[in-house]
Amino acid sequence: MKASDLFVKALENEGVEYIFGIPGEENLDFLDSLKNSPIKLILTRHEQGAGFMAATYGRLTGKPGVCLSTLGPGATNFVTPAAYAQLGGMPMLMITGQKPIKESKQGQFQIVDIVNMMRPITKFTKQVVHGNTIAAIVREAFRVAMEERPGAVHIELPEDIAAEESDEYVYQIAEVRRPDADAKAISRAVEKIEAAKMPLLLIGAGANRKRASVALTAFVNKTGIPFFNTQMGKGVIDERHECFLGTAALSSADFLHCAVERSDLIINVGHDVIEKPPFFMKDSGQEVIHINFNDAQIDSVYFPQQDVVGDVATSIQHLTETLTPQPHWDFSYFHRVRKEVLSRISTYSHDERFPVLPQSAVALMREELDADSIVALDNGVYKIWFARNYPCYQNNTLLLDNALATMGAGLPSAMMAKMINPESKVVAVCGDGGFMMNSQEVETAVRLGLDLVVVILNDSAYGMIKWKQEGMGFNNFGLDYQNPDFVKYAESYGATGHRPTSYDDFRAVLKTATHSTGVHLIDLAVDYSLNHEILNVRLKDKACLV
Ligand SMILES: Cc1ncc(C[n+]2csc(CCOP(=O)(O)OP(=O)(O)O)c2C)c(N)n1
Ligand SMILES: [Mg+2]
Repeated sequence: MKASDLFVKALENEGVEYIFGIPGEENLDFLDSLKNSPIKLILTRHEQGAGFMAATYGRLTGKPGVCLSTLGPGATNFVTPAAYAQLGGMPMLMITGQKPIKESKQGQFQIVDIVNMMRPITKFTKQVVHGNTIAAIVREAFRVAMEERPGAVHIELPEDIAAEESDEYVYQIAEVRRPDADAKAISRAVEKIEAAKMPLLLIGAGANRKRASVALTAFVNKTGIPFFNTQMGKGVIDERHECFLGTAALSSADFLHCAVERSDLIINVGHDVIEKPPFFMKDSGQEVIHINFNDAQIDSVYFPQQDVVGDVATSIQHLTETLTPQPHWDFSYFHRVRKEVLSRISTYSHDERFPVLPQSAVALMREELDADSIVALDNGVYKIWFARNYPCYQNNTLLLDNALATMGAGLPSAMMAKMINPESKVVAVCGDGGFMMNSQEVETAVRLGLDLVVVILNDSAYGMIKWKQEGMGFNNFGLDYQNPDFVKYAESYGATGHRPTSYDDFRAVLKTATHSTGVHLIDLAVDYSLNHEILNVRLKDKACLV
């Protein structure tokens, strides 16, 4: 069998549905093999778009998303998506081409050592040097990509190897069950939790990855222990739950940190230090139990006193079964904090000024969207407002990146979310800066016939950095620009462009766009002038409840 045919067969064996990417001449054998495969090739307009889509496929399905590029410049364009998948815990396989390795055809033209370039940003990176190794390499790449903590893997398929003959063979896929936590670790955790006075539950990205919702909801319902989440842990438990204190959009000084500071034990489920810290551990502060698939990676802001290592949902089930709610537990302060958080963060939710405040844009979107609608964010200052002010009702319904925190992933991740959830409304929310980093993928979305809404928060600036600049006492400098006419831009792609002129108009436009077919771009003027005052000044000066 031709090696490239075998490669495609090995991917089919793994259940691959899509390959996202941009082929180059070094991939032409592989491309030809794909011709007769049920795997769908999705062409994108930049390798970043393909990589972010593949990573998001992995994030939402737990199975590696696959993307394809040529050698050199195509492969170097995968660097950011690789880091995005690797830091974000998203299983993804990148396949890149290479010039022939048995003889030199064009000297060193376009040759970059891609396998080594990928080393620090992947879990596995390998060049295929003989067709007979393909089946094992592909199987191992998939295994490694999915193994906790999931991440990016890379296989380089040189042109001459792709064309050679190889033995036809694929490996059977063995189902791997994740190990249970040790019984002693569970009983020690139970002792600590029962002995604590004000235990608090934190839910992080790992709990969203493997859907620990049922187990965690049962835990909270039985124990009454209040909880908060990280940005990537949003939606694991319905955030309308009466024990929900809020999302740690900032690492410190937000209202919910009053509760964190008062707690004597944080039960941390599924968070690791790769995501921006939801709080800072201090030497003299409370204890932390780390419940995750792996033991805690230690950092100066995170050094838990106890680990419970094993499948997260099963660990939580064991804790729920074993724990006895204690009469000395006192959650009254946490419930007061909850009330305070709810009233403080909704202060500007119904402010109707235009350009809109991010707070009111977030509230309006929550009102207009359904429980299973998905909002995919790019990176900008609005991420903080969504994390704080947008309650999620279900798993993975607010997709954001708080690990690499890259700009440019919002649109491709929304496209992927829509392909996986065709029945749900999907809205990408991007800053004008981040949108422009991969705006060419509007063509891909239109070509794929996706029904998608893109809200572009337009402040004609890199607003997040302006906010930081102001917060650090610097003068406004170097962060403003001009945008294209986004309505005309949308139209030029065959999408529909909208430019709301008032708060009410935004609501009407959003309603129309989310109930129509096709791609809709909404150019929404945003007013960030209160960000500094609210997020820097007022939070710093706030007094915690006594
Ligand atoms: C690829 C990349 N480049 C730079 C940054 C640093 N950065 C973070 S947010 C931001 C500005 C975002 O601007 P925009 O997308 O317009 O969103 P806004 O904050 O204005 O709403 C920048 C430059 C980044 N996170 N990722
Ligand atoms: Mg901006």
